[in-house]
Amino acid sequence: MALFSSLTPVFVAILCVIIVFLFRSSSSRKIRSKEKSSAVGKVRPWVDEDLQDDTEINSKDNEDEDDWLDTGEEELHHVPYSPPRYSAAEMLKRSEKFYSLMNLRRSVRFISPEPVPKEVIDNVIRTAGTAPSGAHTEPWTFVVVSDVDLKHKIREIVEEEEEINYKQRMGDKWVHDLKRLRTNWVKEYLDIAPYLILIFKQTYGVLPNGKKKTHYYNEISVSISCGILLAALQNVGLVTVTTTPLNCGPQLRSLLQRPANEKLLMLLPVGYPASDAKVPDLERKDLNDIMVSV
Ligand code: IYR
Repeated sequence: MALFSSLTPVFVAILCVIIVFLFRSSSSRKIRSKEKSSAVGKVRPWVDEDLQDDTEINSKDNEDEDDWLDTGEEELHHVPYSPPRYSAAEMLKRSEKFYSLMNLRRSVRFISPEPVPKEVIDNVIRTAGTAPSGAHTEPWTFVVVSDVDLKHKIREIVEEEEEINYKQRMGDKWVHDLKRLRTNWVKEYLDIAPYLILIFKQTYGVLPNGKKKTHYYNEISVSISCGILLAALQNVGLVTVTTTPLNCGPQLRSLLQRPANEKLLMLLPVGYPASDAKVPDLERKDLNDIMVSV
């Protein structure tokens, strides 16, 4: 008993050391994660909050390994591949022609209400769906909106947030840098364009059996498909402006009833250019300024 009571202060001291250690390591973890998220916020303020943390598969999603499907063991047949091959002269001609076409592409904010055949939209989205993707997961959803009321609701959401973006979130420098492009938060094209295409990246897949599937490099995969979509639109003479409405993602996702694994990456109003459309008289960098040959 005497021994026990003489040891009690030792136990208490050890207990205190353990408690202090546990407390300190948990609070430093919290500070580190806070620092990390605010650093992300500081470095890329133009990235929608909804997009900032989900290019990686976050630990919460990974918690239960059994929720995830391992597709690595599925057998996949490999087949011969022989696409058309052109002569050097033909290649040169085709490359010049394609460049001339793409060099006419401009971001157009004045879009005609004139109807566009839906089959054309179907085909440009088929084309976007030919993009390469991480482990061929095809992590994209293209929501095509033509309904007048829905387009108007989208406009209301976007304009409300964009007004706050321009007046508060973007800051003086950003607003100043955009001044010469004459952009602002009023976006008539969201009502007027016959189609709005909202492109969502699927941060993971959900299979019919409820298992989740890892969508590797989902953001870059969907970005590539957006580039191909822009080229496909240019190819048929339609115009758009690439918009990434800051902080509208969650509201637009719920308006369009998209699931939680989908995050809005881009919103494209699509149509013919308005007859009085104007674009800023911009120039493109020369080849020498964008290419380094070694
Ligand atoms: N998203 C806003 C602001 C904007 C930002 C950039 I960077 C642009 O190149 C153009 C606009 C808007 O669409 O008005």
